[in-house]
Amino acid sequence: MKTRLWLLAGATLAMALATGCKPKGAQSALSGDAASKVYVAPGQHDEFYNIVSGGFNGQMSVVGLPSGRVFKAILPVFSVHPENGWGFSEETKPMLNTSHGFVPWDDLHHIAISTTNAEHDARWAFGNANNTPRIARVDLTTFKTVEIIEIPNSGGNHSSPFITENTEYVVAGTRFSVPTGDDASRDVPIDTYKENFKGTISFISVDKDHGDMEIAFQLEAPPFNFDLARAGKKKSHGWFFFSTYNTEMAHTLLEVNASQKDKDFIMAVNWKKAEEYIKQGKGKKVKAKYAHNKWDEDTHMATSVIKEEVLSLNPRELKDIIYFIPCPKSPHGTDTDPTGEYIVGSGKLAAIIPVFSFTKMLKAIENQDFEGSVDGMPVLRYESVLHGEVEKPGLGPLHTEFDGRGNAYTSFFVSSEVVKWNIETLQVLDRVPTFYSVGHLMIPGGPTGKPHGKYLVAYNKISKDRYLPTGPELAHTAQLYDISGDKMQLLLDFPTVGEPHYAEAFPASLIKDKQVKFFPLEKNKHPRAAKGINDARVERDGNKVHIYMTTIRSNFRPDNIEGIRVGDEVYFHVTNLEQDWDVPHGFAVKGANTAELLVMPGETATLRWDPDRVGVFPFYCTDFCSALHQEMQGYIRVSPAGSNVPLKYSTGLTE
Ligand code: K7E
Ligand code: CUA
Repeated sequence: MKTRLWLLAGATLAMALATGCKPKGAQSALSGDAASKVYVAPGQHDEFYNIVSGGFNGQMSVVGLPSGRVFKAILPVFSVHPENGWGFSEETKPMLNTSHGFVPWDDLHHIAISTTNAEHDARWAFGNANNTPRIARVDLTTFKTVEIIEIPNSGGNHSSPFITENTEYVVAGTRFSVPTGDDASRDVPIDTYKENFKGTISFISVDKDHGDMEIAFQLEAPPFNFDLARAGKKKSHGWFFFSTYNTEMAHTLLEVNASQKDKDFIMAVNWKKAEEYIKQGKGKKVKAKYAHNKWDEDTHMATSVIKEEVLSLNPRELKDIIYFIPCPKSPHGTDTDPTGEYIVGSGKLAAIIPVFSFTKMLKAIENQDFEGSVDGMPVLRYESVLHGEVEKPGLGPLHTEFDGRGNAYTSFFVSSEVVKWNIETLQVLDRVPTFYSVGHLMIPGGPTGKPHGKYLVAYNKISKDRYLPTGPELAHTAQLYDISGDKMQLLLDFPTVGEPHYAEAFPASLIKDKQVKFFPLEKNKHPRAAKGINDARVERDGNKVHIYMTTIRSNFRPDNIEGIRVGDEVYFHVTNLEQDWDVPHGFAVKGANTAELLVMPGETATLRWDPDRVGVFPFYCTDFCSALHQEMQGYIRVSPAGSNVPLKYSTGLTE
């Protein structure tokens, strides 16, 4: 009987976990001035840029706050994007290269905006690839992905790309532990998980002037699942905190088997200590194959280099790098407050929210106040590190953000609400429903030492009845709350792109006057650029044909091309000669097994076309660039293989 009751209770909880509960008052009353608070008049600008992860679309999107207006639905990162040729043009293909070859998709969960002294400087936005582990860096003057580095010895890069307070490092913790090493060490039975599987945490250094990333070192870790992370800041600068689950080390039916223990851990990493060991030569180079891809703004091309080794540190032998803080129960988010003193754990199955104190943690370490060890690494005593617990906060806590006024805001997936509480007193101050099943929260500057505690956005997993329905798949949804007063106030619902997980927002003033408007032609170092109409030409090299083409309102040069044969590889190298903001030209040719090009002013981009039949094929500009845009077109003639039609090209009267 007892067992049956437990099973019933388990089933109810499982159902609630799977679907979330629908909160009451779904048509909650908005106060009269909500509309005016989000209204940005025509011609006016939003106060904040919000960079939003696209989840399973592998991209980012760019949204204005408070309006919720979308400026860039897709900022391509890990997935190909036919709209502008990302991953289709010859220049961008190397960006998506990995040790597995070309990978056209990924799953991007988290955004990290670069910081200096724990405040947003908004030079770069980092994103993680969850499936084929990678970290990307987006330049926020061009809103373009300029670097992607693959993370070896990782089975899923979820605990990423969180950063340290001066962007010294961006981290990558493996979600799935996997066997690593040579072929023989990786070809092992799955049920030898405990013996053969490993966790790794990678610290990727970021060049402080140019942003270039390198894998500085990897820490070997026990075969747990690493879920999320946050750096210490200010007083806790030098430390990093990672949430772990499946400390049961199960390899099957984790839903049950990884929920056995009362507490998992937050893993505290002293990365300054790790740096000392490296200086002392205690790191060990290990074989690891990974791709490192960079975009060059002068050549307008990417290069991909395969690297072969990483520096590995073993914290079982190198003492004082890793300490474990017990945390109930399958924690998801771990978040550090703006002062760096408090570390908030969010156990998905826990009835309380534990808040840990950094000062108490240091003291516990000093006093060797341990309750056990994992692989020789100390487990600190829960009570000794605990600042306190928030009682009865809600069901299914996931993530916490901060307003800079001493308050924390935690999302509750199961009870579908945001709960505001005081970090010092641990008193719950307010709660509001979300529609529905909220994941991450976002306060502009929330993860930094300087939050702008005016708005909060809840990124919800389920929208159900909030919008006009669109068949079986519904838009995910965001909700904007005013948090400037004592009580949170819902202002706006807006549908999102892809499935947002985390997002970060920062004041628009940080970057809006630094935007690149066009690329100067004189700096264009693309080896196949045509920098003026007199450079336009066609050259044959065996079966490869290179077309050096220019665009300017409103023509292509050349626009008539003959002497191409079936079996040729034709490369259209299109240079946009415009030197003005907001004048891209597009290029598309019939039958291309790829996408269009969208060429920015001053840029050169290349589309490969393999003509498979005889005929005359049109090409045209896809971007409505001028009154005579519809005249911006041309023809290319394809003759049979072996034909001796001479190579010829022209543009109206100008040849
Ligand atoms: Cu909570 Cu992948 Cu950060 Cu989604 S994760 S919600
Ligand atoms: Cu160029 Cu339309």
